[in-house]
Amino acid sequence: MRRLTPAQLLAELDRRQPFAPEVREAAGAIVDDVRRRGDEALLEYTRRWDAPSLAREELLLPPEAPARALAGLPGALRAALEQAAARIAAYHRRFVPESVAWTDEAGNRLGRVVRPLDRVGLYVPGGRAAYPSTVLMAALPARLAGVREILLATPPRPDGTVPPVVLAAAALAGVDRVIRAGGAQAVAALAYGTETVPAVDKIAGPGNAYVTAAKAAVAHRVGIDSLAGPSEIVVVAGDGADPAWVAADLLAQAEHDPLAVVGCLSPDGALLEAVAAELDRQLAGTPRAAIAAAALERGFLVQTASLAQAVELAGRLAPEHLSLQVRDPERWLGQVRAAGAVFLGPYAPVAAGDYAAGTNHILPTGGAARFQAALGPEAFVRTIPFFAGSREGVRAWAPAARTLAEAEGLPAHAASVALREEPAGGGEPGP
Ligand code: HSO
Ligand code: ZN
Repeated sequence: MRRLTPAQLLAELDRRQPFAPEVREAAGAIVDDVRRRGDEALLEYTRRWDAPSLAREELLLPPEAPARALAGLPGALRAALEQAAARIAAYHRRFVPESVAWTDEAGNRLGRVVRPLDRVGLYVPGGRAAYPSTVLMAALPARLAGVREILLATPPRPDGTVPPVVLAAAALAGVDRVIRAGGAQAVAALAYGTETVPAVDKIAGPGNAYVTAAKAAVAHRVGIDSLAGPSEIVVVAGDGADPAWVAADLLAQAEHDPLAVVGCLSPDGALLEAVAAELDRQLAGTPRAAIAAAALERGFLVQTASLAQAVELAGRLAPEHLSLQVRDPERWLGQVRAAGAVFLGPYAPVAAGDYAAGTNHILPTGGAARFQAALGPEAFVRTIPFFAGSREGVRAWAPAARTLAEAEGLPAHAASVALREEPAGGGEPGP
């Protein structure tokens, strides 16, 4: 871990980028190719990088495969998935947007109706990892929002299969179809549609740099969620924080990725050194030591002038995960300007939120928490404003509208308003 000053940390994190220019170009070329050649290109890339002998008919998994995988899952694993799913659903159910309508004081009706997206595509990374938890985090909010058709794209393993635990999670979360494709090619297929993959309204879910670059490339055509970079954790450690627990939480995110961003801020220099010593000790015992060590080497320990400065600095970084291991953490929550998600106190390790606390783990990274939210049901609806004027209600809006239209030099606008102010012949207005 590097010892940085607050100023050095801020300067460094200002330069974060979700993907390099070469990656953008490569992903853009793949997207264009799939848009032009459809299934043929999708299959070519999938065979080249994932499953060499996948057949075109195998791009879509048989509809009964997820349910079968769920039935065959070991009992303890199934129970864990079910428990996690229940907590995630209970959390997100509270945030399903609802239509709102009211009558103003002049008698006009106003409001906003909510409509679920028709079809969405969820991306779940594969490769050496299998992330059933990510299936739950993406699909449950979509289901709760009322999305009619949920597709899931994930890269197949070399033998063409998708890990049964991923399929089981898909069955539990109500995924309708699973597509055996990943990378930029899967994103392109979901955005433009191919012979076998129907085009979707929105693509959500984390992926590698190519997936992320591809999402950015199709953003004019479909909705996308945040552009995900490597995992991040910032721990603010105060009085009474246990260095071993802090180190364990840092290590947990460090094992995701050599590029994971991990750091600890504290006014207590001795505590920071104790965290560093614990990291060395715990790293020695972890199977993913090589990945974690690379992340920790680029990680940071920052001594601040006060706890307040640590919390302020953390909020400016807007990290994916912010852990407040301080006394009375809920009071400090009020001082956090931005973060993907906040974990309060010693009994809220970030790994709780990764799996089963109930909050979502698909979170903005790279400082995007300044302007983007965790994935939730809100991400899977469209909201449509409406206005229903009444004859009486015209007085509340028409004089202002007419005057502004005249000021903007748009007389046809003004005339259309004036008609409502004095209906012709003084009789009943038109339809
Ligand atoms: N910490 C990751 C999510 C995850 N962790 C999935 C374990 N599995 C998000 O940054
Ligand atoms: Zn994690």
